[in-house]
This record gives sequence, C-alpha cells and structure tokens, in this order.
Amino acid sequence: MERTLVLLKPDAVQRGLIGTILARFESKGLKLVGLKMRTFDRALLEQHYEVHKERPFYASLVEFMSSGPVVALCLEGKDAIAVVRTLVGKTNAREAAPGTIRGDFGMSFSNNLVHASDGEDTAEFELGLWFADSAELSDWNPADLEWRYSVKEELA
Ligand code: 3AN
Repeated sequence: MERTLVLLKPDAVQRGLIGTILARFESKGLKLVGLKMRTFDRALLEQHYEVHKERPFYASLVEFMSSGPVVALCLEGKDAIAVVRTLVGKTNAREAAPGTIRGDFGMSFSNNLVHASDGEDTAEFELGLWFADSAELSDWNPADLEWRYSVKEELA
C-alpha cells in the first residue's frame, strides 16, 4: 500500500468544495488516514514548494497557499500516488479532462483546487513535512477492504 499527500487549496475551501472533492477520493476506494485544516505558515509552504523556487510563479503560489485555510489529507491505497494524480487531472484546470477534479470544477492554472504528490520520493518528503507527527495519521482497516481489492490478486 502507498500513501500520498493531497492539499485542498484555499480556492477549494472558499468555493465550498471540500466535501465534493473528498467524496471523489473516498468513493474511489482510497483510505483516508490523515485530515487537518488550518492556515499554514509561509515557512512550511516555502519548504513544500522548494522545487519551484526559481519559477516565476513561486512567490505568488506561496502567498496564495498561505492566504487562508487549506485541508491536508493523507490517502492510502494500492498505487495511491498515481491513482490520485489521475483523479486530479492536468495542472491547467482549463485543459484538464472532464471527469477529473480539476476538469470538472476548475477554470484556472494557479487556482487549481488540489495539490497531489507526484512520485514516491515527493510523497515521502511531503508527508514528512505536513504530517511530521505520525500520531496525526490513523492506522485503521476499512471493513470492506476485501471488497475494494481482490484478496487473491492484490491483498496476498
Ligand atoms: P501539479 O500541482 O499539477 O503537480 P506543479 O507541481 O507543476 O503542478 O505546480 C505546482 C503548482 O504551481 C500548481 N498546482 C499551480 O498552482 C502552480 N503552477 C504551476 N505552473 C504554473 C504556471 N505556469 N502558472 C501559474 N501557476 C502555476
């Protein structure tokens, strides 16, 4: 099983889309193991977006992400990182495919509703940053896990 970080950005919160977006991940069968909402420090966001430091949009991105409440999620599942990226869609929401979160709910490049870790190393780094205290993550087993996956093929 893999874990990945998802952030529901300030635009998703302001537009009242927390429940709608969360439902996409839950209905897909991903397991929610961490969830918290607050206006996060600039320092955390600067670390989070460190890879984009030289890009022209870096300052406004950090400004935007620290401008109001963000919901941080840790989701778990088989190939969770790739599954979540597929559900989220292309970075530019105007080009994102219908059926994806950005494709269905967004019109912007910058205000694109969601962040999702883009690889194994990134997920590990980002979860360490956003859920540094492992007590904030819940280890639990969904009662229907053996129906979400094939017991013989995927849970063996
Ligand atoms: P994604 O979130 O799809 O992984 P990244 O990691 O390339 O995309 O970019 C991180 C964030 O930076 C995006 N979610 C978006 O908010 C912003 N961003 C990326 N590229 C641009 C751009 N060309 N113009 C404005 N904002 C951008």
